[in-house]
Amino acid sequence: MERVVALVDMDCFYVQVEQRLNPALKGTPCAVVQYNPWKGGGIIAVSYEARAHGVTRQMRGDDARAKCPQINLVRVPQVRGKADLTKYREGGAEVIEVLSRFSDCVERASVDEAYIDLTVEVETRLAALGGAKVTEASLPNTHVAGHDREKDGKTLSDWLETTFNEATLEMHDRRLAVGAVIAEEMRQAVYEDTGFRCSAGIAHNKMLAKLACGFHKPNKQTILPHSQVPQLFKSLPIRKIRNLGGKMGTLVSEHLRVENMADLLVFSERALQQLLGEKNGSWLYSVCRGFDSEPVSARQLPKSIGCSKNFTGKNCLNTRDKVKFWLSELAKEVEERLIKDKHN
Ligand code: TTP
Repeated sequence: MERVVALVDMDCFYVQVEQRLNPALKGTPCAVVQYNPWKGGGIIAVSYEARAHGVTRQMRGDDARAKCPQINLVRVPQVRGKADLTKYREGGAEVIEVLSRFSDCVERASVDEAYIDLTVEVETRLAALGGAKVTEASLPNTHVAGHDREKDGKTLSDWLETTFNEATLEMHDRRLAVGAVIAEEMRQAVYEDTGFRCSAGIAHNKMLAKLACGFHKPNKQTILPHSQVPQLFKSLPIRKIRNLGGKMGTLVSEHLRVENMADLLVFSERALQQLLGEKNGSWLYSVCRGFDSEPVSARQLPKSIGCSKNFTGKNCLNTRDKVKFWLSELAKEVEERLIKDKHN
């Protein structure tokens, strides 16, 4: 609970990339299709306006049009008979660049998602705050899990009040509040610099940050304090947790006859290890208690690949043939590295 981790996820990302290219699509029911002649191709991204009409991913283009006749369908471009995702990848890279201004530790998790370890920046800002409090004014698009006015009778403002009360000695929630202020700034910077809207989750680890991000979308962010985990996990299906959406989650649910995360609390670490092996068993034992030690690994694509060689003194390139030879050698090295990088 010493760390502060944010997960930023772009809203209906491929749609936003297309809307930026063609602003007439903004604010309209719109979807991106990977075209093939069968029923208008498969939908891979849906604007929130189209979702309101019941359009979902995986529908065929024709079915989407039947649900929402005014929908704008944009096709993914094709190059050499294959989907060309370059513009989406490049859009994602633009976002990573903006996020990297806020932390040295940014992990690009997918084309439109990144984890950011904000721990260092949070500590700096907490120190700068002195005794001052974080207020609602600096969290205009923020929710806190378990603090929904209608459902829980409590609000973000109540949470901030308790968190920054002088009698509150625990610093965990204060860290999250400051992390959320930084996340608001990051999301604003992403919007200003790229035109893209995104959502975020703020928590003490990657698993909780990812979970929280999905609670309020689009263009919103959610803090998930550790103290909310027990209540939340009582009714949270196991498949909703990162890494438990597939085979491992099904194995756990079926073998242990459990449905929700909190149902796992009765099992010993040994029992979970017997089912899943040592590593995954221990991981699940921690995760169902709201802990996840996986670090955010600063992993971003290099900005450029190049190679060079100094030709000093008697090694200077004094003939056309020498220049040609060395240019060719350096070019081969760059080629090899580019190919290797592509496969990494
Ligand atoms: P997601 O982040 O899963 O979804 P999204 O950004 O479209 O919508 P949301 O606001 O709910 O997060 O996926 C990111 C992009 O990846 C999406 O815009 C299109 C692409 N994608 C596919 O091409 N195929 C798929 O099966 C999925 C899940 C996504």
